[in-house]
Amino acid sequence: FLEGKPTVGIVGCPFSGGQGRTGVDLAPNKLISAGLVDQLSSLGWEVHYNSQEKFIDIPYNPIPASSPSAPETGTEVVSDSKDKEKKIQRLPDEDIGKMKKPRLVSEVNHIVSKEVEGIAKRGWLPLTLGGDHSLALGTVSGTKAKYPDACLIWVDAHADINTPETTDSGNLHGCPVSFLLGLEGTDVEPFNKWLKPCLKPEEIVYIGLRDVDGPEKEILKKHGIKAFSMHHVDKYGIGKVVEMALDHVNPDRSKPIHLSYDVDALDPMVAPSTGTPVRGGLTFREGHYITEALAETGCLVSVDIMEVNPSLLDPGSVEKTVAAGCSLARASLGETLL
Ligand code: EXY
Ligand code: MN
Ligand code: MN
Ligand code: MN
Repeated sequence: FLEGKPTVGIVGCPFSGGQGRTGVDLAPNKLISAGLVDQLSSLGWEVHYNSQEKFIDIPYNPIPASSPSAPETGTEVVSDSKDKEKKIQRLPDEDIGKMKKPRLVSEVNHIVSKEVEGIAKRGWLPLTLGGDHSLALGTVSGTKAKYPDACLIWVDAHADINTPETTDSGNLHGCPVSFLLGLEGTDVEPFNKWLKPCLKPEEIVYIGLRDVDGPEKEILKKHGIKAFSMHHVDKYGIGKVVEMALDHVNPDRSKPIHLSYDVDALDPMVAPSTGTPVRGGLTFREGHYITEALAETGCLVSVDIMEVNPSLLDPGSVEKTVAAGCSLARASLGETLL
């Protein structure tokens, strides 16, 4: 599906507004500092890297706060990458219903969506580095704008399919899938200003689930959404699970694939520095096998690596998690073992 010389457009998204912990916004820089650009170049890809500085102009809460004392509202002075100072008027971003930071999450994702769409439309592969998983609102809608028949493989401990009505936490990183599907309760401002439902229930499949809220289970059942939990990984083995997942969303291996990978799908021993770790996850090899097998299909057109949080736990844990993020990206882009 890609055109010309294999080219990847890395979209760095320093964003944490879809959940409550700071630090996940540091991941894109960490992954890049760990050498990701050179690593992907070595695999034969032309690499373009673009960190989303435009986020800084969004008039809601600072993301990330330019200083710990940055005001939530009022005037803030921030410097861009060229150390040019800008004055930004910060507006309050009150909860809407249970949703936290709805305007911020919406505006950021609108930018991400256009960015991913633009990269995909050049025939390149967008590789989005989160940031928290609410960013999938932008990445998946952007991919779908170029490839309307793309299917979605969601690798995660969580289903991220709460609606604004079912969410307990109000954290929008637990909700992106419901918006993409256009489930009841998601046609709400400010998202409906730009985000149209773009995914059908039969176009998504999950791998790695082990912490799914009650209402999310009902949604999965009601819409017949296919999900392979850790129970299925134990029962069938990861090879069979990936095959069954592909048979469901992409039976002829003819459709473009968007991979949205939340590193908390991996066991916390493998990827400890993440905001919502759940024990009993994928081993290092199971986690990488998924990306290798998807790369092998030749159908991958868009990849997200989400929820690395370099501010959590000790330096050793951070290093492990960042290294796992990089190796998942490499394996998705076709790094072969032999
Ligand atoms: N289901 C819980 C919620 O909605 O708050 C937890 C969601 C965690 C989401 C992480 C990123 O995958
Ligand atoms: Mn997630
Ligand atoms: Mn998760
Ligand atoms: Mn839960």
